Amino acid sequence: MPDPTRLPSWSKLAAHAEIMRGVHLRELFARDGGRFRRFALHFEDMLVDLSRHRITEETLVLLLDLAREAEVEGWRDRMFRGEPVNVTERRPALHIALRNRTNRPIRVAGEDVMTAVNAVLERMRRFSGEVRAGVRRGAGGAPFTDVVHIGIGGSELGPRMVCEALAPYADDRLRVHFVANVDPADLSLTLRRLDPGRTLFLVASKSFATQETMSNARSARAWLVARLGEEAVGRHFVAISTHRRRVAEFGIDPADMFEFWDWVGGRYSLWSAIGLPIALLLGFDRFLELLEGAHAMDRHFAETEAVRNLPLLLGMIGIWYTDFLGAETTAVVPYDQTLHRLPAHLQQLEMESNGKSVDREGRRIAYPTGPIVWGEPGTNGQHAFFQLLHQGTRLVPCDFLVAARSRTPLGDQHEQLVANALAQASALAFGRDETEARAELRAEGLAGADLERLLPHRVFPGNRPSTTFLYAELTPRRLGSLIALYEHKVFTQGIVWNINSFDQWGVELGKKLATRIRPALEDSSIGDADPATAGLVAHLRALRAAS
Ligand code: G6Q
Repeated sequence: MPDPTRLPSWSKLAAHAEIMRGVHLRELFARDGGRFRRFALHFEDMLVDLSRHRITEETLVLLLDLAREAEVEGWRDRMFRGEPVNVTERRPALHIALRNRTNRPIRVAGEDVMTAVNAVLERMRRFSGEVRAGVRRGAGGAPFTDVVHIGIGGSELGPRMVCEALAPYADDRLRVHFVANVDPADLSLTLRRLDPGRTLFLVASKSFATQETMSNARSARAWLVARLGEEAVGRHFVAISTHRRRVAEFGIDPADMFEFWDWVGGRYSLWSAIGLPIALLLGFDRFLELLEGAHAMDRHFAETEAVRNLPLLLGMIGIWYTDFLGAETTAVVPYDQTLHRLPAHLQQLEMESNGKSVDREGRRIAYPTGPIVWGEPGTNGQHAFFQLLHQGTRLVPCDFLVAARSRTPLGDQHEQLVANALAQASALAFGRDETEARAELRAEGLAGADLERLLPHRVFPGNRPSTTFLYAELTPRRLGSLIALYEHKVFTQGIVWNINSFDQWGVELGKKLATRIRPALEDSSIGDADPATAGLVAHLRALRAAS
């Protein structure tokens, strides 16, 4: 693949950006009465409003030219066929197989992976049903009331985000807790409230070697053994992993291991057995609805023509801002409290996938790649960082997610929530110009020097872009399709940037570094550590010696 900046459409987009930089969204709407209709896309009951982006039809034509020249559709088809699109690790990236609800055969090394995928789904169905029904019980014969999922990164962010987002569908059968951080506070504060005889542990780790997860799992095991004895471990621990031998070495019977495969990336794994806590919390049928929603988005991405293809368009619009209009970050603002972990999940999905500066051929690259992703639910964010969105000096494209119906209605609160979401997207786009600000100050009784003094502060420049996703209700199906939409958006961008979205060498480095420093915290030799690290370790030892 050539450097994308050498593709013919890249220079055309750069020239087009020079013009578009001076065009205001007010102007684009004034020019075209049908703009909203023209830029509103539909997926099932969801409307995705692209009209408040700083684009014209010409921009979209050029962006789709770029996608074509970068061969996005060809790479997409290769991913769906199970070819090794993860070029550095020489593996396929087949999260789409985990939710392939039509069971179309997908072959890896000649074998249809659907046989194994369906076998694990069947085990998850049986296991979650038995635990929820109180058939599978703890060592002392009591039914489980609490599940502790121990995992980190991709083995935690996705399932946790989904469990919280779909909490309105949970019944009272089980409480699900997540422990990720090696900080002892995470596990200790969780266990403090739990009855060991009624607690089931899921140890979730693709490698079954991640330091944090293994430390927490060992501490959880010791906690259980101290209270119920060694023989209880088998009834209270199950593993979710690709690594049978390490699971056995840890002391969990491989028969109690839920398997997944090396072609499932951590941040794409919530659809695999890593999603077991979702099935335990909500019941297996809800988990299937989540998979079905994702599958519907997979088919949309694979089969829909480019001009109506949501992940493709959102990916290309993201590239427009990152590479041509200079945006460095993008905000995700769900107007839904239950989606409060969505920004964290998307942070990993986007920043771990596309936070790269070497291309697929190993060359350093000189154009901006994955943006910084951040966000918080609305309306909370409005009372915090929205000031910068409205009047700051930076360009921050925003995603607003909002449901027409609440799953937890209370008075008119959902109406207030929706009104706020719509109002913010509108204010960001259109702002308030000097004439409007002046009229408003006059209406407040100001005049003369007092009015002029305040006027510049009361002007909102607008022209700040956003996508609004408006759907009927955040059902498991809708959530599944939304997450898959983001996954394919990230894939589209990775292809155009000519990077491998499916590896994470930066994470691997982090996994190694701490193990070198750990012994030096107690022992005197700090080895070849840098002077700042050596200084901090010395101070830490002095603090401990003094106490
Ligand atoms: C995700 C990353 C990373 C990974 C964690 C946990 O894509 O690879 O976040 O998920 O480091 O790894 P294990 O599942 O192997 O414990």
